[in-house]
Amino acid sequence: MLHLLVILAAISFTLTASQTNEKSPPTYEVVYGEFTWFEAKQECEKIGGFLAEPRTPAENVKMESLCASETYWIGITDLNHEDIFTYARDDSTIIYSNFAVHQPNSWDGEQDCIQLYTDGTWNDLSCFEHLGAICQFASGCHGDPHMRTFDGRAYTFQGTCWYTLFKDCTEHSRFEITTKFEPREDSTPDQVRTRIVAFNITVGDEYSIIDGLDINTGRTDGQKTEARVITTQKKDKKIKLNFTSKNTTFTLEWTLRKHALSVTYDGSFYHGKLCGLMGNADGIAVNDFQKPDGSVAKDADEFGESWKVNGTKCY
Ligand SMILES: [Ca+2]
Ligand SMILES: [Ca+2]
Ligand SMILES: [Ca+2]
Repeated sequence: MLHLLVILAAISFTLTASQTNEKSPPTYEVVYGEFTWFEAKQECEKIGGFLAEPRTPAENVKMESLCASETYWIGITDLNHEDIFTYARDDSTIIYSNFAVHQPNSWDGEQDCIQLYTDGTWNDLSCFEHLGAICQFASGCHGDPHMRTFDGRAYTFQGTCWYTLFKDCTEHSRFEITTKFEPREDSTPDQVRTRIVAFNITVGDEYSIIDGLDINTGRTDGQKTEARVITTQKKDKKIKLNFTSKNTTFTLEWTLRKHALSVTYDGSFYHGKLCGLMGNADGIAVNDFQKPDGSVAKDADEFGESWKVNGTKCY
């Protein structure tokens, strides 16, 4: 009997451990071509992404599955400090590596950029060789606007109002994030292109409104107490916000210059329990166009319009 209890305890511990490790998964796309590493980096940025940065064995396997017969650049380099490999975006030291046997071999300091082999292992190579690129995308909204759901479904939607980006879709909803889209200056009546200019986070009775780079925080009941649930950091014209609900921490990163709002989560409670323009976060991309009534929209326009926030002033 004791033996059985120990086994049951072990099983439940394993389940808990795997459930609490649930992060929003990155999505990858191959850009075919003959690029130097520097050009490959630009190619990814042009489409709202960045050169891939695999940080776990699982992410490396997911990336490897895209390169059946060719090799590609990824976003890791030792250009800035020989033999210390860092992520290209922020120059932080890598936390995971998968070098092939006898690599990195540096070749007298001539090999500074990482090539992904077809078997998923890495090689340092001269940055001026010509390869394709594996780009990575954050879930959220970028530019005019490239939308990507938590489950990696990409679409464009030219809204011109406030929309629900994502919210707690459980019975006792605790949070909602809404975003304001406005037409770009170069929009014409025939071709409207819009982008995010502001967003609003409400968690319980606390809110933060971010308009451009202005942050306005308070309580929906009017009390002027310091905000506690939503944390905000502002640095180099970027704003990063965090809040935690149940076992899950959501992180929003806002880069005004690119009108980019990326969202990630870490935690399992909201698996399949979110809704809005970023889908339901159940790991399946094809079911992401659910409207507020639970039915599935036929296209991105119908889906997007269904998440317009009622009663807001629009253009
Ligand atoms: Ca090197
Ligand atoms: Ca090498
Ligand atoms: Ca889904």
